[in-house]
Amino acid sequence: MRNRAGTREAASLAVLGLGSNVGDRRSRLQRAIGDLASSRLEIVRTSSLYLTEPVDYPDQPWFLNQALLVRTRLPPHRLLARCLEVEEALGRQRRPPKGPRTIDVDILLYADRVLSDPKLTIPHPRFHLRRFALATAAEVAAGWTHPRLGLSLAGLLERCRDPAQVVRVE
Ligand code: PH2
Ligand code: MG
Ligand code: MG
Repeated sequence: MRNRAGTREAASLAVLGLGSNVGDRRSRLQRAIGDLASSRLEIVRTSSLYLTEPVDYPDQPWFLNQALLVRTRLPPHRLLARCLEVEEALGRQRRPPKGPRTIDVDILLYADRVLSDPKLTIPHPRFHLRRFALATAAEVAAGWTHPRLGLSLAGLLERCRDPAQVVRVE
């Protein structure tokens, strides 16, 4: 595939985190995976589903969380735009922040990239602190080194102090 400059775009591996805690959570996750897949985004591996206690905003239903290892030719901001499109197609409302959502699609890791601007921070700034994110991501990419912290996802999960419950359901 060629970009606007006519040069071939390399594919990169990325880890996406999915979460849903409204309505039919399982089918929303499945639809999000189907909608994300395209000629420019291949789903390489999907984690199990995890039933997870809400963090940050406790007064809401438990989530189903899942992580995806993907291979994509979309650069980070284009990938973010795809994630937001998929959220919108599945009826995501953006209020209240950190509150209940039909679907949330986050970029957790993108190759060995470290970047931060007002729209996007990679790696995701909090995922290394959250058991639900680490448990799902480590299932699809245990040996991936967090480029800011220099530790593998498996190592980060081992060190994680987040007491919120995370139950593998499938
Ligand atoms: N997402 C949040 C806030 N809290 N808690 C769980 N268990 N799972 C989530 O996906 C989640 C959350 C904001 O994105
Ligand atoms: Mg999120
Ligand atoms: Mg999000």
